[in-house]
Amino acid sequence: ERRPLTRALLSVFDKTGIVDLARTLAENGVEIVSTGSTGSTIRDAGIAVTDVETVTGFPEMLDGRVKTLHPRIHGGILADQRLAAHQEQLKAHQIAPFDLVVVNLYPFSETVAAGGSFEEIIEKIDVGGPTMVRAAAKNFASLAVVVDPEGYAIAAEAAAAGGFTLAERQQLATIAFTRTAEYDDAISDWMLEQLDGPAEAEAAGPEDELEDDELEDDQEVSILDLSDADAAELGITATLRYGENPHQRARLAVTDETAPGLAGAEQLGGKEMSYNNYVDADAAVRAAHDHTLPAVAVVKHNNPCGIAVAREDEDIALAHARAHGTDPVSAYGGVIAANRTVTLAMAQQVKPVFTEVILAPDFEDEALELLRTKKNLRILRLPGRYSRGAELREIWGGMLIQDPDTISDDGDDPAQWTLAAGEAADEATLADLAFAWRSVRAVKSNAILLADDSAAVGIGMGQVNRLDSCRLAVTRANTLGAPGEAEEAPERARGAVAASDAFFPFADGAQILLDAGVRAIVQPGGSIRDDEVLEACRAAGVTMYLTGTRHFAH
Ligand code: 93A
Repeated sequence: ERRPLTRALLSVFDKTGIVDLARTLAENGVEIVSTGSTGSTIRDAGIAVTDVETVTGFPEMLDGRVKTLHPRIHGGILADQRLAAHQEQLKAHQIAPFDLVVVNLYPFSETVAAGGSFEEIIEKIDVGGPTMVRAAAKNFASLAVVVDPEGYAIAAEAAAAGGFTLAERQQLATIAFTRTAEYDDAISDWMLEQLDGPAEAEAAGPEDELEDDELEDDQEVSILDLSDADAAELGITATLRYGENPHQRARLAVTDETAPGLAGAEQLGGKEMSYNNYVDADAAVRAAHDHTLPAVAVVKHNNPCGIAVAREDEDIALAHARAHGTDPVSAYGGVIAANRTVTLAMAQQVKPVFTEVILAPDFEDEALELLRTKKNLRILRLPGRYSRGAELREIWGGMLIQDPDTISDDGDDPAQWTLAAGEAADEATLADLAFAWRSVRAVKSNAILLADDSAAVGIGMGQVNRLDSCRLAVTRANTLGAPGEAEEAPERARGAVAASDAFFPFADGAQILLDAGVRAIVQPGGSIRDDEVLEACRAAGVTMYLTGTRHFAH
């Protein structure tokens, strides 16, 4: 059945057809309440109108921003007329209910399309209109809502027929919600395009309108521009203080919710993790997890400056002592990762060394207690083995995607290596070669790693030719301590083993290692000058194994 139609609220930006509708409503005994210019348009046509201002007892304010936002209006729209309690409250506050709301909204999209100024467009964001529309649509059990001139015909028919049916009201409400949803969608689209706009607009001031081309300047929206809430939907879990440098913004996203990994690691102490901390921590954990024996890696600037293992029955502290010993100068301010529970003995060794981050699958209680006394030391617990999905690297206009490099190829198994020069290595030498091979993978190319007794003793990383990496590895092995202070020349290269992440293109690099006195070398092989390299080894009486597998890391 139809609900009687006795009182209507009309507030329309587009006045087309509103006078005809008002006339039909008035002829059918409907009281008309209207906002400013809608009211005067109707009144000018000789139809009786009550002003919203009269109903609210309040003038329109703030250049019309506040017109209908008032309990005397919204009480009349939102009261559920089926409920006695609502009717009593309306009576108590002398509010008359509405049976029809007719609204069309400020022309937001039209103003954008017409090239309106920033300030003009902002003012065309209708607030009161959608509020009335949504309120009336929600309360379709009690009243009808019409949002465009097409709906006026239905309203006129309903007035003549004695009111709207429930089905009509529900259908009109559905149209109304679609309208407000589209309206807000248009606003949010435009706002996203303006992310760099409002600041300019503010600087220019409302009078000083922006040039069209400034507004149209099509700035790409970056994930860094999104609000924390919007970013969260894309997996962003933290906004970092800054990126690699203080002028770079940065965020952290969790990409694998099933296995938190480093991005979701539990922090047990210390300051907030920085962007560079995360980069180095990832390199450190990965390097430590490349080993199955108890291992510790010390990383600086995404490269290991120390790495070592202990026997299965030895304390992880031993691996840490050796890893620290690789290059104690560089270990200052490093990131330490262990692949076993950190013991009190290891914590005691770490304590006096300035360290940015320490990561391990777990910490003994006393170890944690001791490490926590260093307020700035970030302590992260990461149970589980290091694992990664596809590796992504962005390039100009695109993205490179590859499988992560792992120690899993046949060439990573010493049993599969080819003895290409010298005598077969004894067990200890082979163990050192295997350790060096597993460790050099974590070093940026060109990478040369010298090792002795399960610890790196000299690492040459990131050079643009292999010759310099060999020189650097030897220099590091044969230098301990900072210049000036107790500088030592320990000659650690002599008797060490060497691993190269890729083949030697010439014999010269290998010759540097041979001259420094290494006892064995492992490398992929595959250079057209392999013969020259092997010949140099034979001449020096040094063992060389070929793996057939390469581990570039750029
Ligand atoms: O500025 S508003 O967001 N604030 C309000 O309180 C309000 N009430 C109605 N916009 C408001 N309106 C809108 O004004 C309506 O949606 C309609 O588009 C327009 C009608 O105003 P007038 O009758 O003065 O032309």
